[in-house]
Amino acid sequence: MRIALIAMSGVRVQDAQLMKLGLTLPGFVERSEVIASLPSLSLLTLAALTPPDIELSYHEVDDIDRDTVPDLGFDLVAISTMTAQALDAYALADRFRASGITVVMGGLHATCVPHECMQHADSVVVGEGEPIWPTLLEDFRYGKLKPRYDADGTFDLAHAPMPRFDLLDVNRYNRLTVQTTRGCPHKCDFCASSIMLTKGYKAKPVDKVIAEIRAIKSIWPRPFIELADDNSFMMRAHAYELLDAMKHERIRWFTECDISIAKDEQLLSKMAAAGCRQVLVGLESPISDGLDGIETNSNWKLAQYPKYEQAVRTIQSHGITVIGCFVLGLDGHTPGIFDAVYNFAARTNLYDIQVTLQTPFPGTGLYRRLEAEGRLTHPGRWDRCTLFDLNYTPIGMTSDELVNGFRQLVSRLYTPEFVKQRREGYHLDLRSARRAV
Ligand code: B12
Ligand code: SF4
Repeated sequence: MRIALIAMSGVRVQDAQLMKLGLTLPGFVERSEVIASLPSLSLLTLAALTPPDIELSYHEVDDIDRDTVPDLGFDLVAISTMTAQALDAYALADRFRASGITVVMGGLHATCVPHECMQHADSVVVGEGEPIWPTLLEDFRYGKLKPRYDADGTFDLAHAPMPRFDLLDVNRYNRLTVQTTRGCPHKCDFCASSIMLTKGYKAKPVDKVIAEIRAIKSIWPRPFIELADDNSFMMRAHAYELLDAMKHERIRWFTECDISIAKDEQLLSKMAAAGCRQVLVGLESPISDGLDGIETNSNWKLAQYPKYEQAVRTIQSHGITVIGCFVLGLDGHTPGIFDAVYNFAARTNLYDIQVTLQTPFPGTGLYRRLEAEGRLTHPGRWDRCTLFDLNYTPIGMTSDELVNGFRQLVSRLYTPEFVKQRREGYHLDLRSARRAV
């Protein structure tokens, strides 16, 4: 039996003006290049759970001819897609099925809109793939494939298999990913991340993470690793143990954390010693308006707001640069928000910034709320779920004000001068922090 694993990878933006603008801005291009090339950890994980008698191949979607169906003798095609490329994934699935090849779809998008995906796939997997994939393959082998499989979100990462990094041509990628945790202790209204897959927050045993890092190093001696976590290090005992072990691996890495890491100097020291170069932190709004109600368990993000500036400085004082993420167009935002983001970045010497438009992804509380309020402007246009293409009606400003203000903000944030100013500021702050120790 032959199975093709197809990753709908790549970065997507519909706004041609924004794209054109971005191409002239080194800071923007730099960030896009970093994220544009990452392989699908989900498919490499499923590959590891595939019986050895099945022949497997891994494909990036861009390598597949969009006008024809590659006749490579596949019996089954497994497609992993996020929302932004779901329409392309449907079209691809339709072509494979028209030529008699069985298609299975999974991932965050399939988890959130399984019924829609079932119109394009023979089988859809809702939730975590690990507990389902072996059964699904067995069913397929015996002609009993079901149209839908549901995972219950309780997969124990102690049973996580070693992803098949060996299937990759590593020369194509500038980073590889390792997942150390899944889920998040918070519950943000707009979050379309792994909280969709698992109800709790769970961590992978340290020895498994280290084994994955070593597997990567065996094919790529000096790798840059991106932790594919939504919120790393929220279980402190696990975090300390992991960081102490990672220190000996001599790798450089990046991850996503929440702002609470700034409270724990010991954690930050361990992160720096273990090779952490950069963290991406969801600050969401540089003003408190807009933060209210975002985190739906306890309004946690609003409570953190007074600590933002000091927290950025504390993290960066450990030599760990921060990518501060801001979501533009939250309900409390008015046109003043664009200057507020710019000024926050200037004041704190944020090394990097990621600005995105608020985006109602299917399956989120935000999507349901905006739908109920009649504010979704492009329902079903999943190709606009890129974080850069407006698909709802904002309330604190007009759509034009939001879109134009966003473009102008991008053009101001990523100019070579402003990038240089922030980075020089970061290095000065770091030197004085080191002198003070
Ligand atoms: C790495 C990454 C990427 C890589 C993805 C490489 C790839 N092909 O997978 C790249 C850089 C290409 C990327 C691109 C984009 N990304 Co991205 N990305 C991530 C990131 C950081 C980690 C994802 C990951 O590896 N998770 C670990 C794996 C193991 O989990 P998983 O993929 O969910 O897979 C599990 C299940 O879903 C399931 N499964 C998944 N696929 C399949 C397939 C089958 C057949 C089966 C059975 C099961 C199954 O089994 C897996 C194991 O349980 C997340 C944020 C985060 N920290 O999680 C954002 C995230 C997934 N990305 C996001 C977004 C918005 C984008 C972009 C739109 C950005 C842009 N403007 O271009 C594009 C998408 C464009 C496109 N091509 O569709 C959103 C997705 C929202 C959504 N629901 O769609 C996230 C959640 C970030 C965020 N917080 O907003 N991204
Ligand atoms: S803190 Fe981040 S990962 Fe956690 S729920 Fe909020 S948006 Fe999602």
